[in-house]
Amino acid sequence: MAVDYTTHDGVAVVTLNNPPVNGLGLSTRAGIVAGIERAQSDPAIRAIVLTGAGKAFSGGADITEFNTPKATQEPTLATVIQVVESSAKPVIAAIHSVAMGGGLELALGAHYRIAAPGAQIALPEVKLGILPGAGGTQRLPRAIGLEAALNMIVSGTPVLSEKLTDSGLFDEIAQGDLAEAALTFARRVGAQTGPHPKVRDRKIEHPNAAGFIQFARNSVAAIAKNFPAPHKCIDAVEAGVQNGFDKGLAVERECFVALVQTPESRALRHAFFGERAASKIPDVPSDTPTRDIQRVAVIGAGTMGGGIAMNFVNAGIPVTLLETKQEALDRGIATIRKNYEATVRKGRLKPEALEQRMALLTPTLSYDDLKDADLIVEAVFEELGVKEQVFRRLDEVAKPGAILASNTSTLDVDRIAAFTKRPQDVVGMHFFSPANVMKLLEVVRGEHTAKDVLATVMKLAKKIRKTAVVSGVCDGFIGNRMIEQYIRQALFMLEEGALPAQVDRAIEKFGFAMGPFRMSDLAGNDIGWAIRKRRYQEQPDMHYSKVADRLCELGRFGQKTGGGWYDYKAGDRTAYPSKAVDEMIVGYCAETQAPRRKIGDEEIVERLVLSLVNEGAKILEEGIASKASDIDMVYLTGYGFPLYRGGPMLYADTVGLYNVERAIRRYAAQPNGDAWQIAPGLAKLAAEGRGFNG
Ligand code: 3H9
Repeated sequence: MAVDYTTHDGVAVVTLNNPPVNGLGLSTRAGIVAGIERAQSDPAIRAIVLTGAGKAFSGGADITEFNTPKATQEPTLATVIQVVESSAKPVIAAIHSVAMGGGLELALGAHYRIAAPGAQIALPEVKLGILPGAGGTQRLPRAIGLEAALNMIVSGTPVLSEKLTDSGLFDEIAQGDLAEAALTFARRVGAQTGPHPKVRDRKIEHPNAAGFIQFARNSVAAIAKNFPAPHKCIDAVEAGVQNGFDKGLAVERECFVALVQTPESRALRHAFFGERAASKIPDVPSDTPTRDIQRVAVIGAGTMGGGIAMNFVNAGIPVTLLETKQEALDRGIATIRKNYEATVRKGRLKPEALEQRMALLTPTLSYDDLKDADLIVEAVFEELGVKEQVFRRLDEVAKPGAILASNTSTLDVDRIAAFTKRPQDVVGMHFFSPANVMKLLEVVRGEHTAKDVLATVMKLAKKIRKTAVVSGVCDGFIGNRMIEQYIRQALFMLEEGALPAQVDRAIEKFGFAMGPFRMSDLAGNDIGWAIRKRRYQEQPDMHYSKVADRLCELGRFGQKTGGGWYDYKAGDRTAYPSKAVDEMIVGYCAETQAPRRKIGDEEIVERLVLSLVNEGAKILEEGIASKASDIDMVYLTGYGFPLYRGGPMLYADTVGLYNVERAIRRYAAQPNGDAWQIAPGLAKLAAEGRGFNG
């Protein structure tokens, strides 16, 4: 039963009981209506308290029901709220922990609201690409005023209940026990004769509503570029301001129905569930015991090691930072301090917090100081021999049960684990640069990695606010293995007729944060060169364009050398198209007799994105990723794939795998077509008319 009904001396208590967050799915909605009606028909009942069991009042509409018949089946949320609002007996919403989206809208339909302090109050629908669709755009401005409401609606940001004490939303902030306070309040208002107040009857007072609405539109312009929801939120609020509650409600309804079907909303919901799904590992049950992580050590105080250390320190976990030379150690610590000072200057960190964080750092040159660490993250030079030395040493000094993690981005975690006598304690923790900023953490599961090690690292990732995605062992793991195919296509297209700026422009227009050539210039072209040199040895059959090698032979490693695919000016990160490079490319084609043709932007985008999709499908088939949404989370959080497209695998589903397969087969028949060996799993899904996400 999704709703409980109890009575307490003249008061009925209707309790939402639909774990984990009392989502307002069909059975919960029906249960609320049944509860209110039961209370109406019981003459002994004078008032009704509506509340939530467990960890929320309500997290809102059940998102999993969207675009299914259940979403529109009666009683809809609008009907439920109408039943609550038109109840002759007063309804008091007793709110604790979370009242979000439809949950807040339900509470706004009640005659009175009491909240416990610390409850998160929000209309976060915009973050799912929709707008509050059960009266929120109409009732919240009437409850707390136009400006505060519009800010909450277009940002989706939660506000703590106590911050809303004088806002007009709550009749009382309960200082003691919420249930007791709600019952006392209910008995009092239950003794009064009605009618009881309705938020819908309040007026929206604002000296210059039209001006503020225009201001709100201007403020959301940047985020609304690729998302239709923010403007629709404003449209609905504006309609209510100009034409009254009922007309506003009609506009809200119309906008909700349209938005819930947009690809942008689908993408945002996919990311919402994808983030949560990523933390679940199929054969590691959620109740797997975890190891206690009180102290962390990081080996290497370079850019990566320093950034990694900051993550733990930010979460209040003490870190011992180890380097081999005093000078490197001092430099690493100074860089961390500089980073924090910059945050203080931006007003995002208090000066005393800076000192508290620095105090959590213990620099050392001695491995003996690592013996108390519960987790040791290695971030040293990316070479197996160097890793071997570190891991052999760690095996000697680390305490039993300590987790030994490598930040390798390319090396075989199983080989690294084999340098120790405790491969079950070894795992990959692949942070992305800058490690204190980037959300993504690839957790690399070795053949022998213990389940409790994985469970511990996933839990810790949440604590340090990373999106952790598990990858099996393979060259490049999920992200870099896919990006290699993408770069390969980008280079082939240079050989076939495109130029770097055209390729970058096309994919950036598609929504990528940065095209492949600007990205390579930032990361350093020498890194890709080193990987290709290794490939030429290990996989001589794999065919690469050599045009990037030419660039590197000219010493054009990117921003750090003042030139790469583009030219750069000192102190300026702008990428200026380079005449010399363009001539080099055209000359290379003439020399190798590669015919050049005009390549359209559509082809550029298709080849780049489908190269990710095809490799992603292979990664799924091999079990390197356990689900398609994991791959999408890697690309959304680590590689600048446009959020509004939901990641490469969801994008492929949107295009349709039948169309994806046809395009891949078409490219396979063109020059450089050997790079397009279609993933059998993709072809199978296409034949079955299915997608990666069902
Ligand atoms: C809406 O209300 C539309 C209306 O305006 C109009 C309708 C007509 N539905 O985040 P957690 C699941 S739109 C379904 O790890 P926390 C979540 O997937 C809705 N499922 O917990 C996860 O499942 P699992 C507007 C939901 O304590 C589990 O609950 N509301 C929903 O860190 C635990 O989630 C929102 O956008 C849902 N609404 O945080 C609120 N919410 O265990 C979205 C959660 O299988 N939710 N789940 O992985 C949140 O922001 C957080 O979940 C919340 C709890 C703060 C509530």
